Amino acid sequence: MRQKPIVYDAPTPEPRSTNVEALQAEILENLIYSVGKDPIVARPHDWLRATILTVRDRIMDRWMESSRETWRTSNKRVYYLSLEFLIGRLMRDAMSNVGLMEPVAEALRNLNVDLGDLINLEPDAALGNGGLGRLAACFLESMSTVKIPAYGYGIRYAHGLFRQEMSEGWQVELPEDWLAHGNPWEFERRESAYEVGFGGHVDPVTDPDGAVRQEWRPNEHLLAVAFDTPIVGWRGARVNTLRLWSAQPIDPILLDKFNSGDHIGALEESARAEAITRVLYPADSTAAGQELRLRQEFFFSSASLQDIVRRHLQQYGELGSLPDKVAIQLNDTHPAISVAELMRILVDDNGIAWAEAWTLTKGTFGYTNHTLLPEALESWPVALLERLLPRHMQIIYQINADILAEARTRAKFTDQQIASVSLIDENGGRRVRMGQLAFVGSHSINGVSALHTELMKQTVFADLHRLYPERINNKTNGITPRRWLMQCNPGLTRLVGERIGPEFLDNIDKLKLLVPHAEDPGFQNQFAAVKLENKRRLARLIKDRINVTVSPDALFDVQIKRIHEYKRQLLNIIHAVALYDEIRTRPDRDWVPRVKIFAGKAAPSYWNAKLIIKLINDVARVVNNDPAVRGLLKVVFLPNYNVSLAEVIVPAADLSEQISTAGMEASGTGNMKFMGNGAVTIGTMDGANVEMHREVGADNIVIFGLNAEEVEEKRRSGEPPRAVIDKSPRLREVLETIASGVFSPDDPHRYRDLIGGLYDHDWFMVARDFDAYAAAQARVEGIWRDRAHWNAMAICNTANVGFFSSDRTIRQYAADIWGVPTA
Ligand code: B1N
Repeated sequence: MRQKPIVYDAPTPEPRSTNVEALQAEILENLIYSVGKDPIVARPHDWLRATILTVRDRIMDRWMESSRETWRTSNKRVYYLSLEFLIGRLMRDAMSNVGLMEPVAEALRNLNVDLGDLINLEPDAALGNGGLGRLAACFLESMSTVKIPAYGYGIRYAHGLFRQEMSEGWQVELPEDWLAHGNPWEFERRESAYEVGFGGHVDPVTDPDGAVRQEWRPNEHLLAVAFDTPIVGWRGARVNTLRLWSAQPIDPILLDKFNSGDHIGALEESARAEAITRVLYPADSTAAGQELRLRQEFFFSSASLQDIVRRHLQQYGELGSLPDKVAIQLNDTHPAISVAELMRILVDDNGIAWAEAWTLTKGTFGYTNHTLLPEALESWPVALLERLLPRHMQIIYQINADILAEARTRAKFTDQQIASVSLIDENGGRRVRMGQLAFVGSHSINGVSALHTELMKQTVFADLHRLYPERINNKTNGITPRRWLMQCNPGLTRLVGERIGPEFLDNIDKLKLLVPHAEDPGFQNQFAAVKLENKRRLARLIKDRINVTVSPDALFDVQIKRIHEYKRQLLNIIHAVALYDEIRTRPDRDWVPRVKIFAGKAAPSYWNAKLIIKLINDVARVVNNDPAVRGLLKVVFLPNYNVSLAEVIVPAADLSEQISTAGMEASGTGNMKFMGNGAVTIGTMDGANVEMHREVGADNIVIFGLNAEEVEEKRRSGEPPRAVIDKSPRLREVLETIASGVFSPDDPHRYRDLIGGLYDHDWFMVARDFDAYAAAQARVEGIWRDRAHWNAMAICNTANVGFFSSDRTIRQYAADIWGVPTA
């Protein structure tokens, strides 16, 4: 199997120069020779392409060197399998990480081109929905930064997350087209193409030595073609590869059909194949039950595993060392079918005995769980798996038989416990539970915050945890401080550097050196001045995009994230209505001017989420145009939330809304971005907020509401929330105002059911937490009035964000799960 040795000492070209003249010359050269444009007629997109190519060239040497080193040293490789990578833009990230911001800006200036304009022209790679996909992107950058030989594997969706437009306050979804101008970052690798099969049947085959093995003969085949993007770490520490798969037909055209006149039928196979990687499923934290989704999951799992196994065999010539040389992390259950696929490759294709193959499989995989929401836990009908992946279904049955036998004999499980650890859910149509499959096939199962990991142990995986008590561990999420502090907030980065020196750039924990400066009035003023500048920029953006005027002196109160009932944008907008009522009834009170800023997409089929967007916009229209409000309250909904918009909003926030129903947000990562940028958090004891509270101290965060246990208790008690509403005149009045159609005169009943639901069940505890939330908001106003106090709190948030760097998170994965060294 081993291929001919690779020559490592091939001569390489000199690394490209990074001085301004060289950059300028090369941008021009790329414009002419690669883009094919005369500078006189070049359009902004042409300059962008020429600039990206020039920057990219300065990463190539390190890319090749990184991969050579891994071959040379036989170091263990880490593979991060994720159906989502929410990258955003790459150019500024790459330039900043290799120190090219200044010289490229100057080179372009000499060419009469503004770097800022080009940066804003680059489309976002929005190959993800929200936190889970963005986490994968932060992890890639951190894995390069801490010098782990790592690969991201995913899907090259032709269309990322839909573009959101507003039509009379309603969300409208439009197709996203990030590849419209081509993608200068990616390299198509036709030589790394793998066949992926579906359907067909399984045959027992007798080998010459008499052994019988199973062979899957799919009746449908397509090609997975690799597209590689370099991901460079901080200071160019290392360059890793993001490898995204694109589905293509094996025969681009069925000539027989074409020749017989069936011109459309001739393209059928092509359309069927390409459908698999056409578009990202737009549901966040919900399982998409369709067959196409399962095809996506298997398609990228199979291609990735074939690639991983091929690379391993090429270097080591055998598979017994797989767990020593390969760690595969499953980003949620979306790639969980990989467990069965690796077993098939080991047992059927490579003749490894079942028991040994199982040991290798478990040693190789780790699984990260990102949610406990029942609607997000993936399971596939047995009948569908049997039809699409018949051999994998057999393998799953066999794994299940082994696990259940172990549970009975070793752990003496009851029938009820057996049912709970079984890979097959027998309640109402038999289904394969992907969480259980990922769990049993992995040596490590981690949650994404301390609270979430505890709840995992107590709820969905309680019995599996009893059976395998050493497997569940916590890895609290993090964010990359490069993108989410240094790049998006250069003003703050400069100020911090002036105050405590540049060490924090390489060791984010050094931000703690700011703590002694939190009370320094001079520093407070500088800190506030940076914030004000960022708020002015956001105010201009708001004016440009939705033509609403906001004052940068007001408190910017921000909630940006996917729209979901558990995230409780409804609670926030109800509070806005309460403020509105009060400003009108008590006009002469000393009101704190406030701008409530919302942004986020709703899953296209999630009615209540879309209705909440409409409510925010309805309230905004009334409040923003009511002269009685005198600009003391503004409500803003910014359309088409994405990574790039977040990079402008986050640095401008005063108050960060992290108000999910306790026990429901696995971690949250937006919370960490605001913290680093000096916003104060108002939040519940949920997800990573709990650890933020620990890190920043109780005095520097505003916590309110029921905790996870109390939520659980309320739900168990079955006590209707109506009594709570009756006891809170303020809440009652607000709910009646909304339900009566004050904000929807064109359709007075629009919000009747949405609001009515709060009286009867209120699963998300909006009514029960309202008074506590309003009181917490009043505390926020009290602090805001004492601006020195506020500024000190804000500084302490930045100072204590170090723990939430994804470098820390990745180092913990490396040490505890993957067994690889880090820098
Ligand atoms: O993953 C993030 C967490 O910070 C968030 O709290 C969590 O909600 C998010 C199915 C999901 N969990 N599950 C998903 C996304 C897409 C999909 O199709 C589920 N996203 C999360 C990072 O840990």
